[in-house]
Amino acid sequence: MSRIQSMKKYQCFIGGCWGEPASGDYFESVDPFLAKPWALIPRCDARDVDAAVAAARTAFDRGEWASMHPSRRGQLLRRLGELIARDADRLASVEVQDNGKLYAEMRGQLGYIPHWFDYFGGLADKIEGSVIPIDKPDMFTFTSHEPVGVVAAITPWNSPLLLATWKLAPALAAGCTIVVKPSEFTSASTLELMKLVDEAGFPAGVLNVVTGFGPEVGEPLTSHPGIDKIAFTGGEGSGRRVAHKAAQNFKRLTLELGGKSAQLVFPDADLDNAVKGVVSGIFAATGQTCIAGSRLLVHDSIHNEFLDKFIELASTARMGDPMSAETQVGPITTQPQYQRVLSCIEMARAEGAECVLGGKPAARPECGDGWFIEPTVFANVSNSMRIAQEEVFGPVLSVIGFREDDEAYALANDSPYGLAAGVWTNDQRRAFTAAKRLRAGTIWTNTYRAVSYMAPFGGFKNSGIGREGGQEAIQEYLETKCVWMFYGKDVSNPFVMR
Ligand code: TXE
Repeated sequence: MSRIQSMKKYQCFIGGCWGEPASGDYFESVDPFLAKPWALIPRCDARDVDAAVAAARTAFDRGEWASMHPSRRGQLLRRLGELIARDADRLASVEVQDNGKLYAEMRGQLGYIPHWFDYFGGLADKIEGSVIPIDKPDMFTFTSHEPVGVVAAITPWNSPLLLATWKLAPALAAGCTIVVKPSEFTSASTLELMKLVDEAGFPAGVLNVVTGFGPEVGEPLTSHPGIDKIAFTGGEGSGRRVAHKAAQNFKRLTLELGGKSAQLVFPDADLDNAVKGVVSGIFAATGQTCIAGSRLLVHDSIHNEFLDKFIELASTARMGDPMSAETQVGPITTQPQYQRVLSCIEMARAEGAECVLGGKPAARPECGDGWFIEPTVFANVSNSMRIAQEEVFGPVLSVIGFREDDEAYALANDSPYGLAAGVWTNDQRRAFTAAKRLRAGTIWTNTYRAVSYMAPFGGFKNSGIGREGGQEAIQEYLETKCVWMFYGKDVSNPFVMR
């Protein structure tokens, strides 16, 4: 796959129209492998947010979308999925250029993303209420589920299209309208997606995109009175600010805020499989995933053998151009994140953790000028160290030993986060016990990093609020209405509650 060579200039998408931002300003998006700008992104501000919310509000309150039958909504979603499948190569290349993710991984994701639109398209006309056999005479009582309204979907830079899809598919299926704010580091793929939204035939205003920075676009959006619900994926700090804004007028809120997920390796595990699973958990996508298995808890009896095998495999990771099919570990997506990962590595050293692999920028010829960091492993980590408590969001693994199962569960749960955990064992009783004892939204046993449109995904504790994926996800975009219909003759004593 080739790179776009000349600078590409994008427009924002508001009310079904492509246009300049109100400011007339643009900012550069940088290719993380070349460390060079490749695209210009509109620098939106509160004026564009106002326009986008107004367009989404109008589309929600009246017009074609508001009166569209849910079966037709479902067809539109499925059509969008088909168009994404048709354009998967192009969308994958854009994402790789903007984000540095491996083309091989992105092409796989783009092949899978249509399933979200298919699945939620199928759910659009199966949003059913219920009749309540109410305990009052002459009364018919039923519930209906209605779209929550206008949604602000705020997405991060690590998996822009996938994480936007996790919000857009259920929100559209529910009948909401949406203003999307992609990360300022990776806006291009979301704007490309809007071309397909347009082509699929969604009415104007159903989907809108405002690009730009957190304070200039994110804050006006999250504090806008025209927004009913915020769906946010990002860091804990920004998530907290978003939650404060949402609280001002009690906007509905889902948050996915990352984690410090533990991989527990028990002595009875198939060690070769476990090594692969732990490598995939921390070095796939260069560790820049919310589900990164960044804490390895390994039983003392197999600690050294496991670590030797792990280092042997991790050392073979091929770094380089993410467009190349050979590459296994790509660059860090943003320069600030590159600096942050390096500073976390220094922090771990200063805390006394022992660096047994990597621990520095990758100075390999195939990495060019890109923001590469060697796959890094720290041994002799204590769970109370900051390197074991804070999310690094990069290719850095902390190794912690344990002796008893209870100790392993306690260590795994001793974290402010609770997004995911991996358990490696051949003992079923242990697998079930671990699944019960671990306080996290996803538990993988003898596998890691599996996600599906059918499965709920989200976090305990500081990892977030609410679930994306599966049938639960659509509930996050619905309000329940309870309707009471009296069919008796005479209204009873008005001074007494019925
Ligand atoms: O993310 P931000 P950053 C973690 C990871 C990383 C850290 C910081 O540990 O090192 O977060 O990353 C928008 N109101 N994750 O700073 O700021 C922002 O413009 C409204 C974990 O790049 O959280 C972008 O669109 N919006 C995570 C989005 O929030 C605001 C994925 C996410 O960016 C805003 C990414 C505001 N006040 C980083 N401030 C995961 N859960 O997977 C920023 N934004």
